[in-house]
Amino acid sequence: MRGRKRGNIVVLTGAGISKESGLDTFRDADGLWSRVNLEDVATPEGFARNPKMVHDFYNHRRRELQSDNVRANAAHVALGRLEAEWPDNVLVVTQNIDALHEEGGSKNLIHMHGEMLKARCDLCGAVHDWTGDMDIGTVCPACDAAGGMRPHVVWFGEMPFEMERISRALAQCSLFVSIGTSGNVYPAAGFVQEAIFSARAHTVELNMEPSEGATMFAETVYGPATEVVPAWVERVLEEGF
Ligand code: BJW
Repeated sequence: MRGRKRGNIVVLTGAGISKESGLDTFRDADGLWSRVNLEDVATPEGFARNPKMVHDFYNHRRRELQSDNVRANAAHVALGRLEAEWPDNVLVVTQNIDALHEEGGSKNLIHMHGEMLKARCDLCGAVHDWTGDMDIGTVCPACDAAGGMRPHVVWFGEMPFEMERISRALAQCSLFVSIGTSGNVYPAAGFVQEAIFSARAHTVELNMEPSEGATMFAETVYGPATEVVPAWVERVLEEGF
């Protein structure tokens, strides 16, 4: 026995969990920010300056996400299993805009930085499922106006989604696990402290390498997500945490 076999779990994931599914991270040497300037493509100001460039960036990533070889990997599937088999609440809060947690079986899931397969109209606020390309002339299916459509994602300077629900879950969790995130971007990077101070939660980091906030975690395991996440889930289900 390792210990606790009950208690709510909050799992935070980042781009590293989808790396072995074929999607790029942001800040690794071969990551997206080594090829494009984040101020140009991931800020409202960049979108206002050059909407075509931003639409092209997301159109490319939306097509890539829907290609046959981008599939949920063993880490996504293990988190789906954890939610199905753990006796208490498991909430996955992902910073990722892909749909691989859904494919891996997670149901209690928050996309705090939005979803690639959704689009939003800035003119009427409607959110639509979206699988095709978008451009500045795209018409909103709800209000029929052109010029307001944008990817349903959270750029720098914008408020992430469902922050109140996330804070409530952090305040009520016994275990907080961070997977595949570099800990560079707030408010997600502050969740480990929130879980410690508001809930005295046990904290675990599973990542390829120590993140910015690695010293705050009680337990750390380093290696590829497809190896360390299934092994960790198996251990928690068997022995508790
Ligand atoms: C593997 C692996 C494998 C590799 N297996 N692991 C000064 C101080 C503090 C904060 C601020 C500040 N100035 C501005 C801010 C706020 C700002 C911020 O944090 N800036 C920092 C850069 C300083 N944040 C915001 O603006 C946010 N909004 C906000 O704060 O609103 C106000 C607010 C106030 C109070 C409460 C709440 C809110 C919005 C942030 C939006 C981020 N948007 C993006 C783009 C989303 C759409 C898209 O995908 O295009 O989100 S940026 C990008 O970074 C994306 C990611 O979700 C996010 C995090 O990246 P992630 O997932 O950590 O990826 P990487 O690449 O950084 O790391 C990957 C990790 O995986 C690495 O560690 C690898 O080692 C590892 N790895 N292969 C396991 N196989």
